[in-house]
Amino acid sequence: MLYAASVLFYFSSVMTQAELDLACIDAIRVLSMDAVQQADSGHPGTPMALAPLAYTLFTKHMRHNPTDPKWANRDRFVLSCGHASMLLYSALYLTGYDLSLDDIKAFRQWGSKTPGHPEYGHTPGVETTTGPLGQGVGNAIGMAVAEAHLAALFNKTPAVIDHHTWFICSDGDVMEGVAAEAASFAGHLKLGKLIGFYDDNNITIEGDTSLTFGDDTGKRFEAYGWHVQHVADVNDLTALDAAIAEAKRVTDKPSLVIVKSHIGYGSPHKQDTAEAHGAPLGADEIKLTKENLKIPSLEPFYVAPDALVCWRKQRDVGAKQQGEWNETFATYKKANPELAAELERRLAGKMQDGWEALLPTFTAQNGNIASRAASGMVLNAIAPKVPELIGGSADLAGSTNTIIKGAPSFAAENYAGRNFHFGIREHGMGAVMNGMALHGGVTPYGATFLIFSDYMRPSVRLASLMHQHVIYVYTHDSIGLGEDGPTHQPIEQLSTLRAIPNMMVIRPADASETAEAWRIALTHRTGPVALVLTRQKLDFLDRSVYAPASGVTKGAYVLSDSANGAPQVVVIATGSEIGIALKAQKTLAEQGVRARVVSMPSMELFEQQDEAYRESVLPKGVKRVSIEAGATMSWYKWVGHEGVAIGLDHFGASAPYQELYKQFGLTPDHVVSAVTSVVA
Ligand SMILES: Cc1ncc(C[n+]2csc(CCOP(=O)(O)OP(=O)(O)O)c2C)c(N)n1
Repeated sequence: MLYAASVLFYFSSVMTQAELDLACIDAIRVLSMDAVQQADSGHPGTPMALAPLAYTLFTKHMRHNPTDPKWANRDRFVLSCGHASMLLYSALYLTGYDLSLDDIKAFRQWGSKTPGHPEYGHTPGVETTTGPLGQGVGNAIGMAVAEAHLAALFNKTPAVIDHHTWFICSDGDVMEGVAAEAASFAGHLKLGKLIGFYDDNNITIEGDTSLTFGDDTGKRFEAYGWHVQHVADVNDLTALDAAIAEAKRVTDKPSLVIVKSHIGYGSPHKQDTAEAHGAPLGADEIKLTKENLKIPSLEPFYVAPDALVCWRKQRDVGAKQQGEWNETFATYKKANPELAAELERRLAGKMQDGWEALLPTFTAQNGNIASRAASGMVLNAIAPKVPELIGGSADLAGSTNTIIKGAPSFAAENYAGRNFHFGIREHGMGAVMNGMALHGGVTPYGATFLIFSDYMRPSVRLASLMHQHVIYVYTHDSIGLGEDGPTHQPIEQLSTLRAIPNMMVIRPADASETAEAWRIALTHRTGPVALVLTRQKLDFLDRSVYAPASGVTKGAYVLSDSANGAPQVVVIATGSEIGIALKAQKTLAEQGVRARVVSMPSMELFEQQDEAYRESVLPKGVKRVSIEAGATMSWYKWVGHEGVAIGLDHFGASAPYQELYKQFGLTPDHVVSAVTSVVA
């Protein structure tokens, strides 16, 4: 009886605003607990807790158009705590994105638009893939970086790039190092249009945060240079509104609003417990929760009709916002036709005509140069016609040759700058780069030593998963870096990067291949590309003697074929080991052994070629020997069980590199003896 009486207000013909707000908020709670229950897996607690925040953001503060999730000037929203995906799916469904109630009901099922964690490109309105905690914070910062950069370059009166980036993060997010790296970067850059919310609910999987977490997160973010506010109760919509208004007003610092919430809000037995985090509440508890929240119907996935109408207003509001922007853009375009065309080009991801003509040609006059040096020359040559290419390094600009000479630095005082100083924050750099690429209008590159790709690997994996166009410049690519020793000498990194699906690794053998590698990196749009480059000088390869470097586009090509007849053996190498393979070929020829040398800068590209081409490079029945200064793991696929993979399956050492190559058997003699053994 009590229950029936208490729900009366939902049915009264006119709801007060407070009642309507509550019905809208409860819609998220119901959808979240029911979707998780139906899937028998998922995370109901945080969506239930943060329902008021999502409601406030998606219907009152964010400028977004559910009917066009790709509107260029939309606000960006990142749910960094991706496990709370039902919060985002509910808000997207309720505001009227192309997501149906049936999609919500198919949460976590095969082929549904509502996977366990938000996946970019899969669900309309999802701006990035989240789930690995902390990454989303970095992504949001990258989006704010891209916005600030494009605004600085293109805005006139009127401004055309002018939007906020919002994110929600959880305890796990703020504990992760990647978020700290990125937040420190954002604070230093004073990214004033970035507004984040930290769900301070004191609960993680193992229980109360007091088990492990005593930071004063607010003070920490203040120390990073953020503007920090506190909201004592996420259900206090007035306080939330006020904090958001203040966060918008503060434009010289990123904002963090620390919001207290109760995980599993409304659940009589599970609220404020870790049990509400990652498991269905259970049918009985859901019933009790709905009664406790005074939901007027126990019907699963119930949304009060008035609440749905209220949420769906965002379709009109958003369409109007975009319509107004379209007019603004038309005015802008009239006054600034060239700028507008350039902005349109960049947002469409097209490249300027004629940029490829700037790719340098290397000749004997260039002498023997390291591929990192060649890369720097290529970057600087093409930079004028690829203005969207912006980036830098994690404090290794000089060593990685990634400075665009004469271009200003990207800094709080100059967001138009193109040279980025990511600081010694590789992981943050990776996450920020993903956000930049996801925003659009820029092509980010980021550099460090190949060994430290390990420090950013989770972001590299996500770039691959999200098919993002980001370019990694990884130098000091082997024991060839010499004296710094085994801590700095990559061994397994090439193989482990190659193991990431949709990752493209290119390890060029000389300056000409390096130019080709950059051409590919700029035009390959469906995933990240890692350019793997040497510290040490490489022999100049005379392309009038050897095959043209354009073979890089096929991943592998016959660089130097056997003279006097079909090859008896194929020696495959990459990067700095091509020189060794060519020397071995010469010795073998003197011994009457016909060896072909194949340069294989990219296994991934070679795999994409048709059978006939692959056969033309690596003929069946001809034995193979490979040589690469790294783990042999990725090579057996190419040399087979009858071949030999020469590499390093142990750590390096500190010594001049020529000595290391000798000590570790990366020598022409070793290739010759391996060939002799397989041919015999
Ligand atoms: C990098 C990473 N490590 C571990 C996990 C597994 N995991 C998912 S949620 C979570 C912590 C949950 O606590 P919190 O972040 O406070 O989220 P809440 O319980 O408030 O929803 C963990 C460890 C993850 N998703 N990402």
